[in-house]
Amino acid sequence: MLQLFRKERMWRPHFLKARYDVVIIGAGVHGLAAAYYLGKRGVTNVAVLDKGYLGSGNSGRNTAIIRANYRTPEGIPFYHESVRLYEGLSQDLGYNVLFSQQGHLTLAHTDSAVDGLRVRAEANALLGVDSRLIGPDEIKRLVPAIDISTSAHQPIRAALYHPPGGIIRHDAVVWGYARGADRLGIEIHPHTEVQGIQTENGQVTAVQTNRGQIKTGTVLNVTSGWCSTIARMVGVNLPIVSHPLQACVTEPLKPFLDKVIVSSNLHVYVNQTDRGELVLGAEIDPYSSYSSASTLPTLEMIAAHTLELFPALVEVRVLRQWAGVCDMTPDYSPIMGEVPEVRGFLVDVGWGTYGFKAGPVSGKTMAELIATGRTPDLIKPFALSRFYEDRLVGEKAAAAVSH
Ligand code: PYC
Repeated sequence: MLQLFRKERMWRPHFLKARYDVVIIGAGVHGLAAAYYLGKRGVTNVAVLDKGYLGSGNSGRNTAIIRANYRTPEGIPFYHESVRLYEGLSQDLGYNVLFSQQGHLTLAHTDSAVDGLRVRAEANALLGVDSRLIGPDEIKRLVPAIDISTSAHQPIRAALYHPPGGIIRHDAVVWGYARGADRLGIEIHPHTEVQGIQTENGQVTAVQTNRGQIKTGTVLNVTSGWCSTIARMVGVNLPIVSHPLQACVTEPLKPFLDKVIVSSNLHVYVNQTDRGELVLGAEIDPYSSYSSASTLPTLEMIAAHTLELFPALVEVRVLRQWAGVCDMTPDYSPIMGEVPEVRGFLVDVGWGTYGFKAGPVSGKTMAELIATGRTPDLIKPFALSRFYEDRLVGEKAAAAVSH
């Protein structure tokens, strides 16, 4: 018989318990993935807290691009593993996350940008990531609507073509991980704001929330936008500056674009969703702020640069605009792992503009660290200590949208 209403809840509400083994702050893709992989390891007395609703931070505000074509020997294997996990995620969660590996092109319009892409292509090839440099004719073959004419304001010189890259349904990823964590016995508590973290003799002991105190020896800070505020609750200063990042969607159009297009010189990226809307994004706002307001100058910038690539879109109307808050580190790589000054306080923060695509691998590796006490090799390079040990992981060259 046709079932009109879903009988099963995706995740269940709970009263807050007095004690959990692990408290995860942030119910976005990273926090829920960490919870899910902890549950798979048998660690289930876990609470995931969020001051808003699930995915209300950057997990619901990104442009859902997945790729592994990074620049550094530390970043490439890490994001490569994330793409691999995304490829099996629908199967693993029993929930369709609509991953479309349609291919990803990073365009270069200057000699130095072409050189940068060439280096990335070489590094990717050495580390087993499928990406290569292609010229304007092949770009036009893959993306017939793009303007490759030499009379364009900034003619397209080349692209880094990365076939496994693509887009995903970001809320499905959040909901799928939440559902998976719930089924493993983990509690998810939306609208539960962390107001303080208590420590005794350098060890985390409790978390204060707007719904009461929770005793715990392990806190994982997986917030985006406010990660430095949470870290300051235990006296830790993170080397992070937060900037808004804006994006918008247009009215639906007939399908004409089945590749993700990113321009590293124009700082714009374009993809078409399966509903036909174009998702367009900008580079980070030039000022630091926690604002998620959209602005007209950014919209004008996105529109102008999109039209340089696709002049035929001139009559297309924009439907909605939004912003997220990106936590930028000095080397454009995340900060992951334990914080030596405070036992039981772990971070998975500082994702800049790369967070969503790293959700599965960061959740899995952070869960391994919490469950075993050993830092997985994949995340060792991203320790907070790198900033005072002069071991930066310079990933800025892979950021087409934040210079
Ligand atoms: O790193 O692919 C990316 C990206 C696109 C938009 C924001 N970050």
